[in-house]
Amino acid sequence: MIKTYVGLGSNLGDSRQIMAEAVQKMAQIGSVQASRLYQSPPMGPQDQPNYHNAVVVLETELAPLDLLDRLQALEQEAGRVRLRHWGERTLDLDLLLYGNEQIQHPRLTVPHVGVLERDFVLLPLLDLDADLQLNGQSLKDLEIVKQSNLTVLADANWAAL
Ligand code: ROI
Repeated sequence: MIKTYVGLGSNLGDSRQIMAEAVQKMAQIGSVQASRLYQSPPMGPQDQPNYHNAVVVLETELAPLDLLDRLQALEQEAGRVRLRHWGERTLDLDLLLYGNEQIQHPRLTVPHVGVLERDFVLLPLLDLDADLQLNGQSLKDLEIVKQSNLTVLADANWAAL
């Protein structure tokens, strides 16, 4: 079993419902546990709605690209709409971490680029593992984590697994 972390983001439609359904479907891929649910201001163009963000830890036997295929299928099932680059979207599922593996592939970079710069990824990751490290760096010690002002919308039961 590999411990993987998947980031969820949405700012179109009923984001909480869309994300909860995606987490429930992920439970068919492996065992799933969700972080709290956050609201975060958009990174990118500012004339778009705030995002809902969360992370799930997913323990699975799937190989990285097979997992990516499954996540992309779930995005499509959610009726994924993406209107512009760095713009609003119905559902984003990002494979953030896959065990301790470093993956460089045309379709997939793991750890996901930007993990260390995005509070809307770091705070939910820390919900799931307060001592999580990346490249020997303790995530909880990052300045961006200490300064973050994300809003917590719901505790870890939001996905109703
Ligand atoms: N901004 C926030 N706050 N949350 C996201 O999930 C998110 N996803 C994106 C971009 C457009 C970079 N901005 C985001 O893909």
